[in-house]
Amino acid sequence: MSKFGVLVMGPAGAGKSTFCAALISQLRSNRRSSIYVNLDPAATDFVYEPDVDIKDLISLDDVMEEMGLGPNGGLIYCFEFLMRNLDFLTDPLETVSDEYLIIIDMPGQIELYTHVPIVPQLVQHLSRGSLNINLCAAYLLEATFTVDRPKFFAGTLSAMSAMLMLEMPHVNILSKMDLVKGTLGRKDMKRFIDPDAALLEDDPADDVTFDTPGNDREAPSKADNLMGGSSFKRLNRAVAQLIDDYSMVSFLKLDVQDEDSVGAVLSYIDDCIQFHEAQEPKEPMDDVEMA
Ligand SMILES: Nc1nc2c(ncn2[C@@H]2O[C@H](COP(=O)(O)OP(=O)(O)OP(=O)(O)O)[C@@H](O)[C@H]2O)c(=O)[nH]1
Ligand SMILES: [Mg+2]
Repeated sequence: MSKFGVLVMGPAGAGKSTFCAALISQLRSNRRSSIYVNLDPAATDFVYEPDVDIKDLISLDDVMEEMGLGPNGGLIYCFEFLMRNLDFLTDPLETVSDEYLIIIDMPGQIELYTHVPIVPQLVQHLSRGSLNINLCAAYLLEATFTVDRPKFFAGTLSAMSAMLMLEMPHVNILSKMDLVKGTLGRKDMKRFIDPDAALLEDDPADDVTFDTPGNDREAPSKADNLMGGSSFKRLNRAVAQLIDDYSMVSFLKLDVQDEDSVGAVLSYIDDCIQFHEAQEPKEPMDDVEMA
């Protein structure tokens, strides 16, 4: 029996948990079922109670206290512990049928996606062996990053790094679109949706000059040049060029308040994992309970 799932990832505060809740609402209103798996050991408030919660396996607070670790080190420890106790995920997910969408809410610590190979190992476990879940990654980035173009390209690079590292079907999503409504025209927004390296050439932020008398704009060692000097610009251009050369990243727009927007993202995810192809054809009256 096939299983279907989505792994929701992205930097801290990108709107991952809010998106998971919006997905669950959308599925419910379409009479579809979901299993919500929380893998963020620091998460506390949920719109929908998780069906599987990493906090039932290990507590981040306990780890930080007993191991003397900070929040980021503690999180890596929690994931290493999870990898040694994968039955915690296998047991509840093994019996899930192909009608369900398994929604996995990940933590926002970026080092988890870029520095350590834990997430690729987790993906392998979920998508092979006894679970064999058709899994798609949803990588969220806040649309407000478009205001700061170097930051936008840094975020896009993190999305691309996750794509290369995980080698799985992947949708990238610009979340919190409501916050940038009216600030960018359609044409400009298109250049962020399919990231265009030339965005750095005509960055309005370049018109603002931070120059102070006697400042050498070339010297990377000067504090004033750190986020505005020519070395910083060259670095950003190289990052944008790399993204352009790979030509892998494009974004879907998401406004969680708008059901149609959530529905559109869900149908991309469904297509990626071929959810509908696996469903049994239903008779028109199948869903109607007979009195
Ligand atoms: N305006 C607006 N705010 C949003 C949206 N999505 C999330 N937020 C807010 O952004 C903040 C972070 O949202 P979360 O869903 O907790 O983000 P997260 O990615 O799960 O955060 P971490 O798990 O801490 O990494 C919360 O205050 C949300 O209310 C959105 O689409 N629009
Ligand atoms: Mg969260």
